[in-house]
Amino acid sequence: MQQYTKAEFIKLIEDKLRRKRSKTMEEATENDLYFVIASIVQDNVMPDWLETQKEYTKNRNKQVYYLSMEFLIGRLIESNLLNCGLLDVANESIQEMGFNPDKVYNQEHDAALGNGGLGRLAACFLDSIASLGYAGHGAGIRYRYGLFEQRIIHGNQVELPDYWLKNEYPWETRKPDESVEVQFGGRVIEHTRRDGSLEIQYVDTDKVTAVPYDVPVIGYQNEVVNTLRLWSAEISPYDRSIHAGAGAQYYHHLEHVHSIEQISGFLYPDDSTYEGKELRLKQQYFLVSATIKNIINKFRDDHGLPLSKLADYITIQINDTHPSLGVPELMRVLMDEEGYPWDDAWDVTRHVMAYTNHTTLSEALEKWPEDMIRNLLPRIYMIIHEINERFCIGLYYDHEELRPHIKDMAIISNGQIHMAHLAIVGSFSVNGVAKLHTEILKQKEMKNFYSLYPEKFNNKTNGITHRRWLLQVNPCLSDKITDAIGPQWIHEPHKLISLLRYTNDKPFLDDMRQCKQHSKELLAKYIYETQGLKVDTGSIFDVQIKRLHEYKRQLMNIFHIIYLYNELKDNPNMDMTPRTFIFAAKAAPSYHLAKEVIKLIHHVASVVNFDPDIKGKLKVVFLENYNVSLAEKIIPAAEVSEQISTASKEASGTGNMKMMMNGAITCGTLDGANIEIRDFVGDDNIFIFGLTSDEVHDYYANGGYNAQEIYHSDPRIKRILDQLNGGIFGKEEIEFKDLFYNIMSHNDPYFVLKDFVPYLETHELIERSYRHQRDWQRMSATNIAHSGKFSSDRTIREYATGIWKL
Ligand code: 26Q
Repeated sequence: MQQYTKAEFIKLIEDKLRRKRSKTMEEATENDLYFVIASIVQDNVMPDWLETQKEYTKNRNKQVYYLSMEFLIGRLIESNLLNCGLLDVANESIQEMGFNPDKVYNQEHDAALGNGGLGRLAACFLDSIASLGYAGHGAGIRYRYGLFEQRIIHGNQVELPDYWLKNEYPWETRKPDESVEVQFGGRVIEHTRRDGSLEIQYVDTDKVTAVPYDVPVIGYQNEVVNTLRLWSAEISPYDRSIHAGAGAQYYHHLEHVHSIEQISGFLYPDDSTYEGKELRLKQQYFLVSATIKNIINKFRDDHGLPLSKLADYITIQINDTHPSLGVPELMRVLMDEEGYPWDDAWDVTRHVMAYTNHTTLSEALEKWPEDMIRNLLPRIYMIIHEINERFCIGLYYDHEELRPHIKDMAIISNGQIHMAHLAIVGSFSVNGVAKLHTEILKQKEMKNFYSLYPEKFNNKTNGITHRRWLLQVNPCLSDKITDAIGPQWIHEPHKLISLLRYTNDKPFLDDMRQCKQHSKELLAKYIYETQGLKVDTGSIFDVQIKRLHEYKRQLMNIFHIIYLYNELKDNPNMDMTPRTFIFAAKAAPSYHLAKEVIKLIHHVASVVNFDPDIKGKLKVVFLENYNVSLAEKIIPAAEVSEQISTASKEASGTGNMKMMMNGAITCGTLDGANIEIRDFVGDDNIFIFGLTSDEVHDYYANGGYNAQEIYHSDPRIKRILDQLNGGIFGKEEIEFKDLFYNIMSHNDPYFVLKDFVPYLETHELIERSYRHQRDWQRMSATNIAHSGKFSSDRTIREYATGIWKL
């Protein structure tokens, strides 16, 4: 990648401004600068991009395709500049030209082609794959509308469409020549050939053209550029020309065009709950069919080998079950288009596909009605049916011990197709995303499958890219780390462990403290500018930022805040370190209880933040429209990281890793990757409380616990719940009866009351610990030192050696 002096870079900007925007330096806006700089990066990347692909082909590298319905990439300008080694010169040039670099970078629309953890993980993985120089690519959908934009109006979430493509997106390149066709609907006709083999024909199908848009994935200063290929659904050029009818026919045609373009129209906003919408099924098939066609075309061009060798050169990693139709689709292509017999096609398929599970929540397990798949994808249905028949017959005859479980393991049962079963049966690898999660899969949720295929199951604990989540978002801290231990940690993040030597080093701890203070001030400024609210930057910044879900228990957090408020009202002179509680969260638009929690947080904030009795000791902030860019502002400023899910429910979590890496201390349950964080940092450097996963499972097995009893026996808890029920803090018109009854009548399904007292006591401990600033900073440094283990570079190496065999 070419490097420039500041003068050269400014000259480049000037030239581009003139040629692309016909403007002089004096006329340029922030927006002009953004586009011009993005275009300089893109120019710089092109030769490496071509070269990387040529190398992969020449060396006959094995290639990985990370297939995902979501890539939550956020803004790319800064991370691309960073990875190209141009961030410093760009910052200096922008400043010299009299602009603020942040304001220039903010011109990029945050690309929200994902909901949360699963989508952001995919984006971190791409960064690590390229930075480690592996031949791996992303395949996803170019949704015209990303995840909705959240506005809060009178405490209520309102969703606005996210039309992220309204300005040109400078990172994408449309590749119409590489378009492929995807077919839906129609009928299947079977002919028996003279040799007895079967010929399959599809007739009367709807044809959709999948047009790829490629986004470069730039490795960190290593000249590697991989590809994120996003597919867009368009009407085929042929259909466009023949239907130029008149009158009714014309409108019929427009309807048809619209229904095709809808396939890549928008991202479904559900996170961890699945809804059986036909359009979503179309999206899933569209992604897998286009990608598999593309992979096979390229395989043939590159290698000229028979497809029976596919598994030696290709692995398809599927991100949850969402792309699990890849299993029958690959079978279909191998049999119907390439003429392979079933057994050979099956052998290839189950050596190509690998499946990552991200949840054990039953409401999130994907099941599709048989009829829907039969109507929309008749041939795919036939193949799934056959896979299921063979699988069940095999179980019956070859695994007598599993005979009683066949009905629970079947791919098709009760008129539904169980995508996780299809994915497990059709893949050579099944992995969970944290140790506990993988154990739960093996011992509970997928126990029968584990006893059938023990060799398939493995763990790959999630990670995050330390380049974006430390180097880019926290330059102050990054510099101090480099000053202390040298720059090797950037290439080998596990070397952050050398910081352990500095956990008693006063100058280093002072530096760290200063960086945290600086980040808190920047965030406080943002809060003031966006909400007009002044927060005390000497207070503890306590942060919970993630999708809003009952199992994540934002409700328990706000109960704690109500408790503190009640205490302060009773005793206004109570000695307490001031706290600022910061939330950011989107609720799925149809998730009523989650929206009620957002409303409750706002209501509590409106009372607490302006009550003079509180004397500024308590502030509650809800930052609207949580997205990657907002996370980048909040995370460097976090001091307490709330990771308080009901044990066993959070598969891994990745925000926990991001905040730890920026020196926050985790307040968490023994869930997901929190357990591994604790194992590394030790009990003294994390605040753990609450039920264990086993205890939670025991309660469930015995019909739950008695929430009423806790309500009646603990006056602190009763007071809070009565405040919910009876109009909170004296304002009778605002009440939260649904939240109240969910706990009292549905027996508190997520154990909020059960874990509440331990949570409260843990917070008392946190407050006391924060008073000993030296000890706190030592804890903070210890967390940063161990965070290298949670770099996605480590995770990707594990995938590369353990699953992909690169
Ligand atoms: C499925 C079908 C129809 C509509 C929507 C969906 C859907 C979409 C997104 C289902 C689930 C998701 C997202 C799940 C998710 O983000 N899971 C999180 O994955 C992270 C990465 O592994 C983990 O760290 C989190 O613990 C897990 O909750």
